[in-house]
Amino acid sequence: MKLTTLCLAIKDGKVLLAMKKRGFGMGKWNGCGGKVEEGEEIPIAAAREMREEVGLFAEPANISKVGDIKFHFLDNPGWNQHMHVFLVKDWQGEAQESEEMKPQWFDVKDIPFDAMWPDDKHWLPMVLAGKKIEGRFDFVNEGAQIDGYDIREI
Ligand code: 8OG
Repeated sequence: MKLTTLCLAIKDGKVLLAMKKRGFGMGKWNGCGGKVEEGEEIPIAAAREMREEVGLFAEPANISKVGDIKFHFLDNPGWNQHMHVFLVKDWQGEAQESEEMKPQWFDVKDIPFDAMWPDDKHWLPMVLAGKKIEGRFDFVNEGAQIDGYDIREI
């Protein structure tokens, strides 16, 4: 199963999301992240994606794992993935647009769930409230619809 990362930078009650401009998830707001490369440590991959996609530099020590979610695409198992979710509370640099992502800060009480992956509303509020979570989602209709899920606090 493909390994991926998702980084959520948080400061002063706001979270950094970015509009995905191309590829998987295009047109959706999301944290920064992507595939873990062969032999790469997962927190290092998370920091690399944040740097490449929005230009924020975070030390691995300032990246904390808060979520572990498996996505199963029942009609397209090649898309299945295991996503590691990280909160980032300290970094250097200012968020800036790249070829892949257009970043924007959102109040944690005003997250644009209607323009995000459909699973996010089920777990992101828990993570933003300081909880650690794990679970799985089963998707049908090429990821547009959730067929079943299980998310628990750990
Ligand atoms: O390398 P690529 O851009 O294809 O990586 C996909 C990114 O999108 C990666 O950060 C993981 C993330 N992602 C999914 N599915 C979902 C999802 O359902 N919810 C959220 N929040 N992120 C997802 O691939």
